[in-house]
This record gives sequence, structure tokens and C-alpha cells, in this order.
Amino acid sequence: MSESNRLRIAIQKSGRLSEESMKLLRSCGVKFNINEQRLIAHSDNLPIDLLRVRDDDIPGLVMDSVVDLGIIGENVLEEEQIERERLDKPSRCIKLRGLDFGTCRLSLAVPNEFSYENAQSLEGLRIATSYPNLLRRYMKKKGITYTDCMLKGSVEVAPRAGLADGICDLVSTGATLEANGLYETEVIYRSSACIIQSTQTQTPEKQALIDKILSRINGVVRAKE
Ligand code: PRT
Ligand code: ZN
Repeated sequence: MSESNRLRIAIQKSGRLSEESMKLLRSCGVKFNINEQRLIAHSDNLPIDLLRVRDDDIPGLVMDSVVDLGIIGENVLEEEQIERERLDKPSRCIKLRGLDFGTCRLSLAVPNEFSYENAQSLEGLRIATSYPNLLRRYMKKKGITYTDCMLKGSVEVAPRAGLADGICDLVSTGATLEANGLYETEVIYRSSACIIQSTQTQTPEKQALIDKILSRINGVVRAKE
């Protein structure tokens, strides 16, 4: 991507954070129209381009300075940060602030018939997850050895399908666990959406625009509290 004077903000293309991310930017006075076919949406009134991508790609795009800002779940950010630490790869980004949407928790859950006492009950078992790094960090802290079964989706059906003994997945209402005959045993990480910035040098103009957007976000979030 060529250098641009326009501020680039990555948001989730379609998913649980998309609507709220666009609403937040619009309430900060950023005007834009979305063309579903297009990856990029140009703002009409400010030098800002929105990149609409999969949420998992957002931390990397910010850390590699492909974009300046990103709106992402803390769970996805933290997972990528641990991965980069593991690979000795720099993660050049700072969290500017937490946001008031996308709230959920990453939890361990087991089938209803499983008699669970504490995290040690999972010793030697297989756990399905899309968050292998957050799970490893937690299990290491607890001194539990386990095998992971990496699944990008349908994690909640893994025990019933005989792929795993338990799962480590995102929960908000708990309805998905219940529908799949599982119950939550431990919360291992609490998450909400957040806005992150690349730490690579900004032009003064871009930094001034970031400061303006951030101060408007502070105002919008405070007004709702
Ligand atoms: O396509 P793309 O990769 O961009 O999207 P995705 O499918 O990976 O992500 P998406 O849109 O499902 O979630 C984006 C982000 O929203 C997550 O990374 C979290 O930060 C946040 N979030 C908040 C959630 C939930 N709540 C949530 N409930 N993400 C997922 N879920 C799923 C969960 O995985 C489970 O399948 O919802 C189900 C559980 O919900 P309850 O209400 O039944 O408990
Ligand atoms: Zn995703």
C-alpha cells in the first residue's frame, strides 16, 4: 500500500462489531457511505479511509502500520499480542481506549454430564478453542497440561462431535452453551471492543486528526454513561 496522507481506520466488515463501529465513527462526525462490494470506504468530509476487513486481521494491520487505527475486540488483540511475543515479532500498537460495546467473556465450558470441581479437572483433556494463546496462558498459570483442538468456528459443537472434552469460547448471554448441553466453569478473559493505534510515526496532521477523533469518542462515550 502506498503512503497516504489520509487516515486509515480498520473496522470489522460484517459481524458483531460492525454496526457499532460505524455508529461510533458517524457519531464522531465522520461521514461515509458503505458499498458492500468495496473493501475501502472514503469519508466525504474528512481525510479518512475506512478499511472493512475480518476482525482477526485488524490487530496485525495496525501493528504492521498498514492502517493507523483499528476497532477490535480486546480478546482478538490480546490473542495476537501473545502470538507475536511467542514469534518474537514486534507488536507496534497502543490501546487508545476501551469502548462500550462488544462485551463478552472467554470461558471454559464442559458438557452438562461432566463433573467439574476446578480447573484441575481438565488435566490431560482436549479443549477446543479459537483462542489457543489465551487458553495456553491461563492453563500455564494454573499448571494444567492439556491438548488443544484449534477450531475457527463451531467450537461449541466440538464435545458433542467427539472432537474435544471441553471448550474455551466467547460467551455473552450463555444461550449458545445451553443450547449445546454445555455449562460455563471458569472465565479466563473479559473483553470489550477497543480502539487501537499503530505506534509508527504519524505525520503531525494525521496525529492531530487522531487526537480530534479520540476526543470526540471520549465525549460520545461519556455522554452515554
Ligand atoms: O468474519 P469475522 O472474522 O470478522 O467475524 P467473527 O465471526 O470472527 O467474529 P464475530 O462477529 O462473531 O465477533 C466479533 C467480536 O465480537 C469478538 O471477537 C468479540 O470481541 C465480540 N463478541 C461479543 C462476541 C460475542 N460477544 C459473542 N457472543 N463474539 C462472538 N460471540 C459468539 C461466541 O463465539 C458464541 O458462538 O456468540 C456465541 C455466544 O453468544 P451467547 O450470547 O449465546 O453466549
Ligand atoms: Zn474473526
